[in-house]
Amino acid sequence: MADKKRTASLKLTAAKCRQNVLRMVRAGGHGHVGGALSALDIVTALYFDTMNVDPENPKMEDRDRFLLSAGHKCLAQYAVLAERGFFDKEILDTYGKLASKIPGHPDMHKLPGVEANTGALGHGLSIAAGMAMSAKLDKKDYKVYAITGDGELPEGSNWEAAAAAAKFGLDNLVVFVDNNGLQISGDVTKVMDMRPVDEKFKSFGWAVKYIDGNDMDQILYALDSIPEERGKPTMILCSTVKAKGLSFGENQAGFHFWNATPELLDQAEKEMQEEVDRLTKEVLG
Ligand SMILES: Cc1ncc(C[n+]2csc(CCOP(=O)(O)OP(=O)(O)O)c2C)c(N)n1
Ligand SMILES: [Mg+2]
Repeated sequence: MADKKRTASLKLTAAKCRQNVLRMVRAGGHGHVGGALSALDIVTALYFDTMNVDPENPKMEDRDRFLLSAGHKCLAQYAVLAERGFFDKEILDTYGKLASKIPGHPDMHKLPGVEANTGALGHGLSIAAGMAMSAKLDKKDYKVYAITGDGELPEGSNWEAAAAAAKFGLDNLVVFVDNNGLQISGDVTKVMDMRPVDEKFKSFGWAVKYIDGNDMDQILYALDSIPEERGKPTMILCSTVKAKGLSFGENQAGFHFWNATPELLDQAEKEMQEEVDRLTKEVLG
């Protein structure tokens, strides 16, 4: 169990990042909020606790790498990068505008901190495995973290990467499967049933861990013991809630992409501010 202060402070940071997500949606009028909010706690823990990164020097040679394979979850990545100081928060207000540095899917040529352009599902794990292999070949210590969606797993390229990562013993590679049960058109098991996801990864030669991906204690517990097994890549199967923190949208496929109304934006803003105030007291108290 992570110590209380560490967890409380990360929970508060995640709550502030959720406010950043809302700020972007208000600017653009819409956004892929569902998957961003289910993955956001994990991205927060990575950037504020685990990864060796420097916002002043985003290309630092030995930095840990983060690949958001499910690129449509980019509001989470933008929210966290802004909170961590990779770019000016005013850029959040350009979401949805022409020539914005924070487009609908992440662009490494536009925004510092983005390692690869993602959005066409199924590529992030291959890129991450390539980077992890490069670290091994160069005898570097950095780790590579990736997030995939559960609805992304039917893409065959994931499994080529899974096989290669195990074959080359990439124990510096970690993939979080954001197992929120929903994809763009509904229940993931109805669109393409990939269960048992854990057994599939194990059969490819991966170590597997199970956590609640919206529980900061459990995220830290998983991250504190990487590699889970020496010589094997790690898959962390994360139970999450789609649109976590958006009270009226949680667990609803309709909030995969939200066309926001001013009334609901106001409601969410109020609720998220209350959550930040509550967590601030927890941190101070
Ligand atoms: C190759 C490819 N096919 C289809 C899409 C369209 N698409 C965007 S998001 C999405 C659903 C992804 O579901 P999941 O991985 O569960 O992510 P979540 O919605 O839970 O964030 C789909 C099919 C895409 N972006 N890329
Ligand atoms: Mg999903």
